[in-house]
Amino acid sequence: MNTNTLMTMLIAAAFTLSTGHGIAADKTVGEKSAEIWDKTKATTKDVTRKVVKTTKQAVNRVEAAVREPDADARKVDVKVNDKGVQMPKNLAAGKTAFVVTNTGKDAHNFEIEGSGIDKSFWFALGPNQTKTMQVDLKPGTYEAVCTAEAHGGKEQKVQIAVK
Ligand SMILES: [Cu+2]
Repeated sequence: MNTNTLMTMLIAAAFTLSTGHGIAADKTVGEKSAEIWDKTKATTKDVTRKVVKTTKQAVNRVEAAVREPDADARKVDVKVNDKGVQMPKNLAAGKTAFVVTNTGKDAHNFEIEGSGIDKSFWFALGPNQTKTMQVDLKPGTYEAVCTAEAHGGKEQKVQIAVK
């Protein structure tokens, strides 16, 4: 998911939430309105859960870049450039530090998605820039991709097996 999609979701969720509150504030006495109130409460609760989830994802992204990975994290070198993502296709489960370097001439990013994990850097990497992302990999199949918007059809997805 890119930044624009995330922002649109946040705004949409916040709008729905405030609308829900508006209906709740207008409630009048009587059984019928009590029914409406209950429904509104349920809807507001759902939306609140959605907002919390979205915010958590945003926090994930902000935290995705670490200055120094943990000492016990296994380091994996990743290159991102115009050809996409270049990295090992088989990895061991456990604490992993992806050391991502942009070897291209444009901005690139790195996203790893699978087994309940979906992380990317909040800001794309500029040419020659290196950023580190620490992820606790569980066994399963993952997909690594560059999410830079100016990429067009050049994105190359890499399937990664974690055992
Ligand atoms: Cu790219």
